[in-house]
Amino acid sequence: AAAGGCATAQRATPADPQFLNQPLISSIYTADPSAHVFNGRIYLYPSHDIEAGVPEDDLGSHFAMRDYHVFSMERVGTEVSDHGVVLRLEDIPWAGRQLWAPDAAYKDGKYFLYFPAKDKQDIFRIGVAVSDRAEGPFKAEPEPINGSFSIDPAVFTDTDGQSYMIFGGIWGGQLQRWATGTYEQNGSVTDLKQPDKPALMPKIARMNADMLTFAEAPRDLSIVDEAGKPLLGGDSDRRFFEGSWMHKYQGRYYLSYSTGDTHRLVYAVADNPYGPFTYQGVLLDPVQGWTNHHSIVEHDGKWWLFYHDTQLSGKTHLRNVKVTELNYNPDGSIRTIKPMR
Ligand code: FUB
Repeated sequence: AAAGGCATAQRATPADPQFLNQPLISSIYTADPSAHVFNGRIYLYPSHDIEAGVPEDDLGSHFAMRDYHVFSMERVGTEVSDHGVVLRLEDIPWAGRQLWAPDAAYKDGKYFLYFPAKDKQDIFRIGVAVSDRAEGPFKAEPEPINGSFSIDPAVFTDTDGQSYMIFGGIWGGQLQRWATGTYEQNGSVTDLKQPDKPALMPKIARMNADMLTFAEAPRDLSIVDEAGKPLLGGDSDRRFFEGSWMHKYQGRYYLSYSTGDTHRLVYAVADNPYGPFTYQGVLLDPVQGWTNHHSIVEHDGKWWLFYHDTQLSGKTHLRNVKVTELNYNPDGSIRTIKPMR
């Protein structure tokens, strides 16, 4: 089992057949890895799972995380450095509990850590913290991002330098409670409960140049089937649940996400960041544990999928980050990855 404290780990090389089945970090529990290449190095911004003693429920109350660490490596297969605690719950003025899946971005000499947390009214909002170094520490802004809600921010910066935040998650992520535009305190704890109607979609908002504020009201990122029809709420094998990530490959935009209660990572493709995105298929089959959450990054001439499972603990809320190579077919489709279970 993982022990507390800061450590580094020497890893096997990617040529080692065992490599892809090993946790990247075993000194603490980590999950929801957002990977970025800054200054030629891979930086990881994961959740830091802890045993908080909160009973498990469908709202994810047992995911009661209290801080973030940053990790980095020269390239996949080299030593992973733990840069220690970079932001604590008690240093975020507006936050009440549950520091969930973060992401990071860079602009004009500053690094930005984006994170969801429940505010003092127990409503998920998305906050931002700033540093002049990729490895932090980060200083939180006094308020959450105006107009933000729900969970799992992923900030995608296009090749023209424009950044967008994609976010949202149903069930414990509360997205269904915002269906009318304002938060419904006593709303559904799962989804819209309308299996024959379009599913809830992830949200997207263009970021202002300050990277601290939205330049527009969040819009739906429509995900459609091969006939152009929105995926339906009852289509649990394909519909959006949480954990969005956007990347660009050969000029096309790839939106990948978790299907939650069917435990897959799937993806959809569009020719612009606002979509509509056409569903393509499964990226990663279910892993050990309930959640499935990832990021995709290009480094050293290869594409990498960072994800997590529960190999170290066997407990769904105590996860460990892994990495594996991601491969495309000549037509741009992604080859489905089958994880160790
Ligand atoms: O880590 C807490 C939550 O679990 C994340 O925000 C979700 O994406 C799921 O992985």
